[in-house]
Amino acid sequence: MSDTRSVSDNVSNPVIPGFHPDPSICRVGDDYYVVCSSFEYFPGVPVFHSRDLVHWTQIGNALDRPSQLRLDTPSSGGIYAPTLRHHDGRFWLIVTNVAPGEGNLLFTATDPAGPWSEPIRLPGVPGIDPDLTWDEDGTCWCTVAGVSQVRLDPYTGETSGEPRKLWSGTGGMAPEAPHLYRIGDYWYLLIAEGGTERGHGVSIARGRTPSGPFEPCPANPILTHRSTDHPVQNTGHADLVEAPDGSWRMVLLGVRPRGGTPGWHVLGRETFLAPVEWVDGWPVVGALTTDMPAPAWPLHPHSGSPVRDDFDQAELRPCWVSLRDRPARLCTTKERSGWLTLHAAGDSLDEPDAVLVARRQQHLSCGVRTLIDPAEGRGGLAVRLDERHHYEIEAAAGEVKVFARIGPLRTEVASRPVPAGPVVLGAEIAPHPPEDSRTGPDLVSFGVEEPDGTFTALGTLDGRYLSTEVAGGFTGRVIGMYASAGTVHFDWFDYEPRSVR
Ligand code: 6LW
Repeated sequence: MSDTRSVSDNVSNPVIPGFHPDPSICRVGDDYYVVCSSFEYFPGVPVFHSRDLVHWTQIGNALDRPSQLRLDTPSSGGIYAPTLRHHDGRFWLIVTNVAPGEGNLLFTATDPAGPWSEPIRLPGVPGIDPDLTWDEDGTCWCTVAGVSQVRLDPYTGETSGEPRKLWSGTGGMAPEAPHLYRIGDYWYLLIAEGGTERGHGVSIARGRTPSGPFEPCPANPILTHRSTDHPVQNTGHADLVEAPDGSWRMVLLGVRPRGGTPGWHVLGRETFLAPVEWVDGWPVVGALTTDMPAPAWPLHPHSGSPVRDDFDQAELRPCWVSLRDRPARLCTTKERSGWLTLHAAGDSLDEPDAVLVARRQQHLSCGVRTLIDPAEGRGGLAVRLDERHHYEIEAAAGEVKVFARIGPLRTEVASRPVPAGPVVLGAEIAPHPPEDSRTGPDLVSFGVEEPDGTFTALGTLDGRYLSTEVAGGFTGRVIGMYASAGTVHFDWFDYEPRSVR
């Protein structure tokens, strides 16, 4: 067996940090692929590849054109909970778009990096969190949250009969995220229950056919961190995969709350990996390893992006996302060679159509810099949780300002004159030491880089207001560049993980 096939349990979790929830995994030969939810961001459904389940590289976004992805939706609407499977020589991706008029959609590809097909619409499949599986006869079964199931022709999207209730879990709220697998002599129905907050957990049942009847595992929930002081909370929404050596793993979502009570998580729901053993025909989930050494990779391991993006490629790297759409007339690297050019559509980041190009914040501590030329407009560097919760530093000719938008309030926090011309804007994000129980999760500082390279902070803000516990919803922070008036150009963008003690 080659080195690349050995699967390490010495995991530094989360294996895909930052807002990457609802992971679904599949393996083809030696290659593993994971997809995640993406909500209001475009392109949607990030696709990751790994050979060892630990180091993941983003190889694309499955939904990268408006004909596949219509996001007429506020934050935390849009794309929920994909399932990725490989069957009959191709990859199948089924997902819910909760935007009006969309619903459940099915896509196929021969290469998971893309291109993915146009959507097959599934009007006969109700609800969220669709799963796909095929039985021995080749019949395709689609199972959704609730948990119910309908027979599906995946080539046409037609369903036969009404959805049938299968199992509603062990009594926790929101039985959801079903995945159905044939393993040995049984069909296993894995679900999440308890809600995607602190009560989250994973339960399983098994039956002799894909439609049941299902017998619950006596040890349910097979995974939960509810009512514990584990540093990873909200663990649930899992998917199982078998390694080439016959061992099993689970990918799942979890969050890392920080600060005083009740704890705030700012990176969204992240993807974790856990070992799984089979005992008496039931899966037993091992502990999540959470030691997180300081990042040592020169290349950013999870986005395939170097610390610096110079915008010297015709297409943006797959880690860059925008709000709802990204028309080339508003966002392009082709207008000024080696620069990213953004043309404002609205007049602030509050606008639903703000022109933003951002990446997930993937580390509890990080530093960001970008060189902006605001000569023809106004724009800056934003840390965003949703349209009502974001902080930014904005440059216009001769001046920079720091703003905070928290719910209905927007305030100018600081301002400073700067020489006309390009300016380096920066943000530093640092978590509070865990032992200080009075604080929020972290501090977010904005400032400018002086010509000698030193960073001058202009405003420092409590990070709790850009957390899910304050803002609500299903996403996490993104950090990026935006235009709020006219045209602004960005020469480069640096994202550098910092060590956390
Ligand atoms: C998703 C549901 C969930 O549809 O959150 O954690 C919802 N689980 O299964 C949105 O991600």
